[in-house]
Amino acid sequence: MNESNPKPREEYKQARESLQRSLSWYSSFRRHHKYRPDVEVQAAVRQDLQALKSALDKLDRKVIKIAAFGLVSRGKSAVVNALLGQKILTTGPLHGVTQYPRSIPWTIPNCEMAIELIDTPGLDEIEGQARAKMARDVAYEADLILFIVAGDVTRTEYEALSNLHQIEKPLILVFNKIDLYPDTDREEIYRQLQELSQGNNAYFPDEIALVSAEPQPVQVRIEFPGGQVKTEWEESPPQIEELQKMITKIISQEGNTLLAISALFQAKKAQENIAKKTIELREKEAEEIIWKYAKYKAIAVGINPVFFLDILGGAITDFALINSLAKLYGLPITNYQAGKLWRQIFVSSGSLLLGELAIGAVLGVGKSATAIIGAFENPGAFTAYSGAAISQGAIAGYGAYAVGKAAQKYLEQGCSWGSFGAKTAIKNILDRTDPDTIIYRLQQELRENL
Ligand SMILES: Nc1nc2c(ncn2[C@@H]2O[C@H](COP(=O)(O)OP(=O)(O)OP(=O)(O)O)[C@@H](O)[C@H]2O)c(=O)[nH]1
Ligand SMILES: [Mg+2]
Repeated sequence: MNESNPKPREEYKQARESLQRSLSWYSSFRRHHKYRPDVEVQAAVRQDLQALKSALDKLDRKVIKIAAFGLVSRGKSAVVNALLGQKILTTGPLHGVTQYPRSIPWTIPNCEMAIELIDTPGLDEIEGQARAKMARDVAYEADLILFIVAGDVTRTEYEALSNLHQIEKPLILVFNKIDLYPDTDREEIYRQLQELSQGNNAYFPDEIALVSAEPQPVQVRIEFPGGQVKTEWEESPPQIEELQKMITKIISQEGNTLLAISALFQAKKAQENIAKKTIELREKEAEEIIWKYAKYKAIAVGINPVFFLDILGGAITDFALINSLAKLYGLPITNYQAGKLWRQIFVSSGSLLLGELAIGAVLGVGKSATAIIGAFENPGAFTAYSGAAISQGAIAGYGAYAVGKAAQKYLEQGCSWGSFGAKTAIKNILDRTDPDTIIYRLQQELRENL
């Protein structure tokens, strides 16, 4: 690997640490606190735990997966063969020669990483849901995607390309069969893509390789010394160097980062799934907890005559509510994170909670003043006090309910944050990527997906 650049190792270490910690958390978290392990929840998240394990395993084995996609007969299998330097996969003019994904180990000289090349069936050949899912699964697991076209790019092809691009993996567009289309160049390909995109969400791959993976045999004339002439078909060697160079450059510069990021994205998906399923299965209990805290808060705020303590008491109840919900779900959250979450909820549902505070300020001040006066001289003031207390308490209770609901959403979507969460690790890695890399160009889109 690139020894002059120490960054990849650190990224790799960070990704590994994040995965290991979340794996050990999720493997034991259901035994925490007073909630006993829930068989239903455990069964529901088993597959996601497996996905976390396989993300870690992928990092440990350091296998970079490169998958070839494209419509039927564009030469996907031929491109994989040409990269391997051997005709291992069957190729042929009929549509649908390749029926199932197949991975074959590959090595690049002077590269410590193991590589798997994956051939897939044509995207338009894939019939029905099961096969479509098969292709998607391969794409999700891949670290680098080769999208193979040959000749004019069709609309279906452009759609398939755009769909693959949405999973945010580095992608090389491979224009194959250049022997049949010698006039095609990058400008021509960009022009076609531009036309197909019609300006809407146009996507242009950064890297385009022009290759000829299995050129047609050429006819050669052989003249023998006696004047005899014979014509023969001779195979021409594949022209694949351009693609080979691109792949080598990406892997030697960014191999570790690619591995780390795709393992972390896999982990993030698994963590989010775990949170979502747990929250669904614990819905009833969560609802009870939220109501309980809403009542506490309403009473605490309602009976408290001092404005400042109202707010403090309210915040403490909200905070305790967030913690109880996190415990119920068994999701990784520390006190510090619960506080941070409370602040986030406070900001995002600002108008409601600020409203609560503002009313609290008015009623709270009124309440404390009337309470004090009432205690000393004016028995009639007691009625005013209780009126203010009831409305303020109800508003506070409603506020707690809103906080509970928002916390549920946050826990569901954001449980992969935190100091060792996949999200944080991905962010750290992205912050340190070189402007010169393919990942840097993907960065913007990757960030949007966090
Ligand atoms: N002229 C020319 N023909 C090629 C080239 N590469 C592949 N072919 C031919 O194109 C046809 C399809 O190639 P395959 O590699 O089987 O295509 P595929 O995309 O894997 O096809 P499916 O598995 O059916 O989806 C075969 O007849 C190949 O010989 C090339 O560079 N030049
Ligand atoms: Mg094939």
